[in-house]
Amino acid sequence: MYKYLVLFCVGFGMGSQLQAQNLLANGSFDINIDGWSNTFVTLNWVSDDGAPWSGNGSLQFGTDFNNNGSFFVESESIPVNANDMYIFAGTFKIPSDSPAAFARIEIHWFDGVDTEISDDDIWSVFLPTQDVWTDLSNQAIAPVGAVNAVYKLFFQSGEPGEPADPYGRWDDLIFVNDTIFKNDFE
Ligand SMILES: [Ca+2]
Ligand SMILES: [Ca+2]
Repeated sequence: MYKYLVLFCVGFGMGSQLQAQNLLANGSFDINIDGWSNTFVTLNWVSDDGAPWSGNGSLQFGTDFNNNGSFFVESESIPVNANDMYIFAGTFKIPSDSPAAFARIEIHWFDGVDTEISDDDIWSVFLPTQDVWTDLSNQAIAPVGAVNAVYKLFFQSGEPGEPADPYGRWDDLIFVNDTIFKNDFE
């Protein structure tokens, strides 16, 4: 796994001064997909799992048409501190019968009156290898005025006319305030 996740796991497992708490209440879908929503996609818990360090299951979602556009699910609002560094990461899989063309994570930052300030993201390669769990990770600084963040998971649908429905799966999502580096490595 990527270095941030390794550090996160070390901190989480040791319960030490590293204090890398996942700000997502349900990022590994051990039991259900509670906390994630979008009325414009079909989303389900499925018994297919990303990393072995968490419980079984992942979040699957998709649409019934291809327009070479993106579709997503989003988390509930997450309190954040302006100017703090955050690590965001996850693993995705596009099954071989899905024409989804890429995956990405977006973090949207909101101020105290729920107005969006900006967003940060991480994209997969175009047409990633199918049927394989693939990690994405990035980091971003919460902008001045940020009070909350919303974590969004995306897939891009296929070309118009493609007959198969686009869908994919996400698991082991992480959103942590980067106190690891502030406290122990800087
Ligand atoms: Ca899982
Ligand atoms: Ca797991």
